[in-house]
Amino acid sequence: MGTLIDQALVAEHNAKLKADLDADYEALAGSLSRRGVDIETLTAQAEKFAVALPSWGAGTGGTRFARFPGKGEPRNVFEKLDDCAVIHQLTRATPGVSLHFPWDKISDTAELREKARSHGLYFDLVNSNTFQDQPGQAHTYKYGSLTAQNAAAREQAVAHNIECIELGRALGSKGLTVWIGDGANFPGQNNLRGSLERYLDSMRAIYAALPDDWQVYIEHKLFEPAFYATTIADWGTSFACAQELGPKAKCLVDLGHHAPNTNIEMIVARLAQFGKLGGFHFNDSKYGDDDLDSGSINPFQLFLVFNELADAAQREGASFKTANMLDQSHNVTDPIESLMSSAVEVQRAFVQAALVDREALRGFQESNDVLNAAQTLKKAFRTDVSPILAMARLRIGGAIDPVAAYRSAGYREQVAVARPAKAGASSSGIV
Ligand code: RM4
Ligand code: MN
Ligand code: MN
Repeated sequence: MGTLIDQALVAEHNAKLKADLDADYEALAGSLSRRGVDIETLTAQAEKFAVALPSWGAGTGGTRFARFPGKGEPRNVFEKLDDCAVIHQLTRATPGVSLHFPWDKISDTAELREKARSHGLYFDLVNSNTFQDQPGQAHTYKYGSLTAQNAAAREQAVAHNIECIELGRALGSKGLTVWIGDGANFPGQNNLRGSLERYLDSMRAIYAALPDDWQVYIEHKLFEPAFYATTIADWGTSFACAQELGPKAKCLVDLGHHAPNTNIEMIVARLAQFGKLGGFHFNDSKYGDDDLDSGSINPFQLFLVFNELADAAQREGASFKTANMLDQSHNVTDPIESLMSSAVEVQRAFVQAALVDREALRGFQESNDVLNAAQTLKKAFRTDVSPILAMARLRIGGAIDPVAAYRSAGYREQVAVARPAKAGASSSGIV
């Protein structure tokens, strides 16, 4: 196993659904045209949309209480790439894969790069991991990594990040995302200012190792594993550090890394305004860093984030770009199905935001017509753009209904045979 789904099966699936899709597409084209919107422009935009896959999302996730492994989980990075390739084959929206080291570390990067190329995939940002100790590691991260009091632990964490840059470079990646779990569980455990000073010192060494065409992305997170004071807890700290470090440092917004009810779209607007919005980890949450599927809890928030991105793109033109990835933990669903439907949800928010009548919105804002301003956003959000997404997929070789096509191809059953469960730990999922 380890190959894509037979394209003939995808074609067969599409043939069954094509007539209905044509009818739905035509009906939507008609109603959009009455609103002065050309459906073809939106479909062309949807075809170009991409969101990268987290390699660690291909395995079943879990919580600190338990993990319930699924069948046929990928046992190594090559098998993760196979699953990612299937997701991209059916959605045509996920050509990039974001790797996590050392979980995905291998000695032969050339072989891995070739495997990705043969699947039509490329490597997006790479992620370092200094929130766990690895077997045989000289210095523990129990009391911190880039901010540790122990200089040797700090140096080890810096060296790991530099190694990630080297691995990423060999794989064709163009950036490193740094998320650390560092912080304190008790008041007094750390000197709050001292921790951030050490963080900046460590990050300066990592920054200095960046190739010219690379960027480093600082990912903030409110809490967990540090439950009293996390060193990089919020976008303000992230922004200040990115400013300190220089132009190659940007901020990365993981949607789940905020307190409930935080106005994330405003954070997006602020970072974009000051040139520090680097990218996203998309997921959804109800309480904290739940890592639920994108758009499953609060699709309106996702739309509002994309609305800010559309606004920034309009202001700044072609130079405005963010690195977009999913970062989710699939504890009770088939990870391939969750990643496919999540990629589609993110793409949906992107298309809905493209539908916003920005001129009308500006007019309502200027005349203080609050109700109509709000309705302008709602009108775009309420539009069911599913036929656009399905048509975009069909035109570029994907499946009209990715999850249905995946199920009928029996991919999971086949990999369940080819990948018997391994005893012991798995690097799959987020635990
Ligand atoms: C963290 C954070 C990072 C991800 C790890 C696995 O909560 O979201 O982006 O690399 O989880
Ligand atoms: Mn993340
Ligand atoms: Mn997270």
